[in-house]
Amino acid sequence: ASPDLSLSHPSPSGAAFELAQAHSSPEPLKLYGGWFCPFVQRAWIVLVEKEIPHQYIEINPYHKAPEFLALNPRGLIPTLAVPGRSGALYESTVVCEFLDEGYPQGPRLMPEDAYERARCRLWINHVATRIVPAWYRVMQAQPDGEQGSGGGGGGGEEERKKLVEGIKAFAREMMNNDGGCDEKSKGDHSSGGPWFLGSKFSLVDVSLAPWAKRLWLIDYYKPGGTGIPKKGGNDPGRESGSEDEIVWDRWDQWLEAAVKRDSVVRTWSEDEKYIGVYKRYAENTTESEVARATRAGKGLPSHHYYGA
Ligand code: GSH
Repeated sequence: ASPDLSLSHPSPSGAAFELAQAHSSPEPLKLYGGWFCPFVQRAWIVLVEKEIPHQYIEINPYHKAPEFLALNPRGLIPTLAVPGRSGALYESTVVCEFLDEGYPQGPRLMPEDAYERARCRLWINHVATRIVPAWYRVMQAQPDGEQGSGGGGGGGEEERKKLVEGIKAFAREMMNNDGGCDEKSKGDHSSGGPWFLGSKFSLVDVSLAPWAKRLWLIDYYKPGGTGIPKKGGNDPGRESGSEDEIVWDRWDQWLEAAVKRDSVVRTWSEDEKYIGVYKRYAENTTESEVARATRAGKGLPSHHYYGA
């Protein structure tokens, strides 16, 4: 039997417990989720950002109960039951866009300008195909390099390099956004804030925040850490006065804002509970779909909207 069948903790704790409790009464819009799941956290963040009335239903996706499979044949969370519609929605990026468009009364999390919106989708794709798979590869890398996801030199060095590259490209893009956005789209967002679009929090930030919030788990479990050069250290990737230093400062600015964002904090359980959940990833023994795909060198299950 899969070791994932028994989750160390069956329900949310800490702030996420409060949130789940506050949304436990029946509502036509239902989010089927799991407290530990970063894909669920994306959808959960959007519900909180937009204050959308909903019911939160905690399930164990590894059980694949027939009622759950009837809602989502892929058997993955998040799964969203939509009022008045017979088929549920799934795939976190699809669910997030639906919630943003379907509930326009809350703050909009995508730009009004079609070009800017398309560009946001490109960067959501970057997160989904470059950063998230690399996060799992680093987490599952083993000292002897047995993971089999790219033939790297063992210990996760290759994987770490990919994660750092993905994050650095993201940070560079934010700097472009800060400085020179098109004359035409200037009204859409303004620079001067920590977010991908400057002052405007968007689905690009949502797409990455759950893994950003889990970066410390890589430091916790992996002796080589994330590979992201730390401020004030003597890291060659971040000499003071270098261009790299400016890029990493921009990343730090985003990361600090993301992990403290109210919607991110309110959808987060107690830190130590995640240590328990990710132990099996760190040891590369979990049988989740994501983990198996990572082990097979495929990165992630290929259901990503905007995926490669
Ligand atoms: N591509 C999906 C999305 O973006 O929503 C991935 C969702 C996903 O993998 N969710 C995990 C799950 O349901 C929990 S974090 N796993 C069940 C399984 O692996 O069998």
